[in-house]
Amino acid sequence: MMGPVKISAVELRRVHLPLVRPFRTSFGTETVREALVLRVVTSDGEGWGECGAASEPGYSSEHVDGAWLTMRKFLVPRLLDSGSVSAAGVQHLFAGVKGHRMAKAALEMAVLDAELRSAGMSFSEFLGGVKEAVAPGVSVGIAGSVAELLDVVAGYLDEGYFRIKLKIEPGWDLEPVRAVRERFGADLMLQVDANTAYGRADINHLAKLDEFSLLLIEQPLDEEDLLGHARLARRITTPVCLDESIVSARAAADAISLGACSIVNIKAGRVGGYLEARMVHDVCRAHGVPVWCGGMLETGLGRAANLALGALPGFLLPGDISATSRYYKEDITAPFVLTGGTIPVPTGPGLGIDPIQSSLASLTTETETIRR
Ligand code: SMG
Ligand code: MG
Repeated sequence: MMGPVKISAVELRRVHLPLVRPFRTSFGTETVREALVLRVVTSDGEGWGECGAASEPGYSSEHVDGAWLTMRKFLVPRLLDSGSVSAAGVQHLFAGVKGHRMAKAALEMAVLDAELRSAGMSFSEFLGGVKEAVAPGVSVGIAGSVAELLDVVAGYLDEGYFRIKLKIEPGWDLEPVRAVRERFGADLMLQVDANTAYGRADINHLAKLDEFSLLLIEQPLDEEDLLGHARLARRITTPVCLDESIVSARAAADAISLGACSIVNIKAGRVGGYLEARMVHDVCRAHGVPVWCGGMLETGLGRAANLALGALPGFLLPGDISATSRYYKEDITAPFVLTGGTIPVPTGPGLGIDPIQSSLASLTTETETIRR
């Protein structure tokens, strides 16, 4: 049986994971994933969480230093003072703190992990997963040249990824998309992600992507521009998918009702946790809107939880869930690998995976323990 846990300490940890190749998006280039992972120590054992925030506030307003401070100063004290808490009650405890969804999500994830580990239930079982494995997709950064991009994509297809997402920005859109489509053929599942790099004035330009039969175009316009996305969606045939704009189940319902998207990328951090992520899934499913699992270059901890989320029935498209080797040479957990073309969903209690203590120690650059 699941039940509330009593938290005695929260250990924050900054880890530095060098990427196997730089990842360039419309808002910047990352060469190292700096991640904030945390451990809650409870009366019934421990639980692990991971924050989706990056070093810099380029994807969203959150970033590692800000999340750390928010946890230390506002969120962790609320958890420690609560007596006992269950994952379902964490957001209520945090209600007096606006925003900071990624920070809140990380703590909720750790509490949920602790509760599930002590109850012997997996994340997937708890969330309502129906798949034993998920189809891997890969997100391909902006390259130095089209030739280089084609080599990178060819490599991923050889490894067994069967959906390719190309990062685009003004000046890197029609040409690379055409080249990939021509080289790898009409059957390749291909989509693009602009991370808000375009404006309403670009709608006619974006319509030129229609000839490439893309699965979707992800977040072309500003995160707050739902109306612009609705206008775009009426003007183009490529389905519009939202990422940054969807910060809650309510935002998903609104965007769908407005006609701003017909597909949704779900990231637990962006919406404030795995429980809200499940609600986004439920809202989309009720509207017949397919969803897929986004990625924030997670360590094995976040990857385990994303695999569980991706096992829900509304996840009808391959997500940005790739094998560990696509990101890191060394991770803080054992690597996730492609087995028979898919990645198995962990089945053990909680996340179903533990940090490797020696890797965690050597990749950690800072820790802070907050006690009652
Ligand atoms: O985890 O494979 C991954 C990264 C997927 O492209 C990806 N994420 O906007 O969807 C997105 C980006 C956000 C992170 S960019 C550093
Ligand atoms: Mg995106």
